[in-house]
Amino acid sequence: MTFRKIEVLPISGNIGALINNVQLNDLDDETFAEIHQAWLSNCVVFFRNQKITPQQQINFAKRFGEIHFHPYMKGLDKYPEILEIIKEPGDGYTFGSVWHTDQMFNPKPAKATMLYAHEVPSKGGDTMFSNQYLAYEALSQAMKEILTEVKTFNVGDGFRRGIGKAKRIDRYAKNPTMRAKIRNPGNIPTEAVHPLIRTHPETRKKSLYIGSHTQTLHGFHNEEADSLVDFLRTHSQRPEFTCRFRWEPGSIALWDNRCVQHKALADYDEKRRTHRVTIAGDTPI
Ligand SMILES: O=C(O)CCC(=O)C(=O)O
Ligand SMILES: [Fe+2]
Repeated sequence: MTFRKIEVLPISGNIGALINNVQLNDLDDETFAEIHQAWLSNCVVFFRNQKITPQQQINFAKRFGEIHFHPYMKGLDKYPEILEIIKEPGDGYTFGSVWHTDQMFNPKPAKATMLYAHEVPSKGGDTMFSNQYLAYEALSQAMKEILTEVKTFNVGDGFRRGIGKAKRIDRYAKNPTMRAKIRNPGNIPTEAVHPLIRTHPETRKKSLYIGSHTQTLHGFHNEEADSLVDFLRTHSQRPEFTCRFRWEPGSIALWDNRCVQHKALADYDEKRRTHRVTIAGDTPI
């Protein structure tokens, strides 16, 4: 693919590219069209040294579609579209620190997430991304056929596996700033059934659609599903499917939740503050 306006530099063999020669506060349609293409083909793209206002971040996000509002976390008072993610020194909870794809507990999960870094730790706090087209393609033909019609059961709370059964308000106990963002009454249900293999509505390619929200396979006994879910999770995070992004203040990451899992690394104890905007998606098919 050739680009006239932007420079696109892959940051690993299989996923992720840095986009240069762009000021997101001054974006023409041709540059946006190239960014959109680069995003679809690299699954996640990154920008460095951006100086944009909250409204400019929202405007850039709206080029991709309607804003998705988090079902139970409050945004900024002046900009409800923006969820400010903060971890303070001493906090024991890191938002998004297990492999997942955003809002998978929602019948219409967010299609994209844009994270803009304001304060970053001096070391650590990177984010990892994994290419789920490749995770699907690397399965054997026999396994692909078995999984064709399978659906997953996904939750945002009351986890059977991994994070545990703790109530929403208690899961965030070790990060008081994030806990305070839970909206009142904060107990809206978070459950959804999705195809395990989904077809991307824009690229038409198939990807594996699984993450930490996945509790079991729909209609299966837990005993039947557990080992398959374990295998698929481990498989979906294989290092050769991934890239790792080192944040700087002013960095932006924009990922496609329809074909990417990600994980925020909880390997630091300094302040980290980012502004997150999510873009509404379709029902996965
Ligand atoms: O903080 C990060 O690096 C990512 C957190 C996350 O999972 C998200 O914003 O969806
Ligand atoms: Fe996330």
